[in-house]
Amino acid sequence: MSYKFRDVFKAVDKTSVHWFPGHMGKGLRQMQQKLKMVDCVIEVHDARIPYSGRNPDFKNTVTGVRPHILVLNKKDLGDKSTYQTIAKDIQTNEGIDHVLFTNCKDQQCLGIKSIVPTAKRLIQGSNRFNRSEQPEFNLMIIGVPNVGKSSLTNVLRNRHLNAKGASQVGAIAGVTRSVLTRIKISIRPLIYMYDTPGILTPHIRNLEHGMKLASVSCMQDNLVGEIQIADYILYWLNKNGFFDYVQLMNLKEPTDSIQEVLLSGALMLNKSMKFNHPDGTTKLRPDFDYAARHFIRAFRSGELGKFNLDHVYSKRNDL
Ligand SMILES: Nc1nc2c(ncn2[C@@H]2O[C@H](COP(=O)(O)OP(=O)(O)OP(=O)(O)O)[C@@H](O)[C@H]2O)c(=O)[nH]1
Ligand SMILES: [Mg+2]
Repeated sequence: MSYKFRDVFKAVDKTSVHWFPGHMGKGLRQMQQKLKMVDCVIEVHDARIPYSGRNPDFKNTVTGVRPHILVLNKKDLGDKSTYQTIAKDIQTNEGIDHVLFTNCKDQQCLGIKSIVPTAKRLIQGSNRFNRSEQPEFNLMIIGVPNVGKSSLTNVLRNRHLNAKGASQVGAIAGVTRSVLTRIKISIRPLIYMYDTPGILTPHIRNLEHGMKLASVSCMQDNLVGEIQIADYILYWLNKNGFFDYVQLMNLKEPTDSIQEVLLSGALMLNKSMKFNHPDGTTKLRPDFDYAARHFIRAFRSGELGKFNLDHVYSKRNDL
């Protein structure tokens, strides 16, 4: 059977989202001030949104003036068949030679193993600006929120120092709120890391970029709205021909209606919520928010497939 789905995503709610809370502006200023103490910048983003998930402002503010490694983290959640092409495209089109894919949950991850040796090589090959007399190397880790900057700092510290994590980690965007005191991650050579807060660009290029960031939780869900995030995920899955959500949400067939998806999910999960009926009584209705959270969680954990949201997959509209 053939299905017709939306070609364009339109926001129904909260279209004027405030993407740039105050601590980000402050964080960016702190990062720029610290830059004179930094020998190499480790820029971390989410491997599921390798292009739209990056903050373009970093190029003008922090990455352009120091040796730079681009890390695409959470590779365990993304589509690994696209990684080689991404690295090549970024090298060719943006001139970034050092692109590493990492998974902080994997002790044996090759990308993680090569961060410190690559940084060391880049620093030793640079003039170190005003820092040529300093024996220790300082790295700064930067990126948009919730991509794993603090996790990576902890993993490197654990790997090279055999010490436990020193930076707080959490599943919700905005855990690190300011540039932290430097954290030691290696003794020989002596290397420190400045962990920093996640910074989004204040000028998100278009609604789809914003929705992709929200879909992989680079901003807090309540800023955008869970139902709207679920709707974007549904739009993207349909557009690219991925229909595992039909079974997850107990539907009979694919649909482009988020209301239908959430109603079916709430009924299957047997979740309802009270509401005040205009007749003055309290009644129950299916809990759409709960169903939206269930759907988003499955998408983010890879249960519905592992995707590169910036890739256009060939459509598979006939089941
Ligand atoms: N699956 C997976 N999860 C990861 C990986 N790296 C980090 N996480 C998880 O992602 C979430 C965010 O990690 P953090 O290290 O706090 O991210 P951050 O970039 O420091 O976040 P902010 O400080 O809020 O900007 C946590 O729930 C981590 O456990 C990874 O490689 N794979
Ligand atoms: Mg952090």
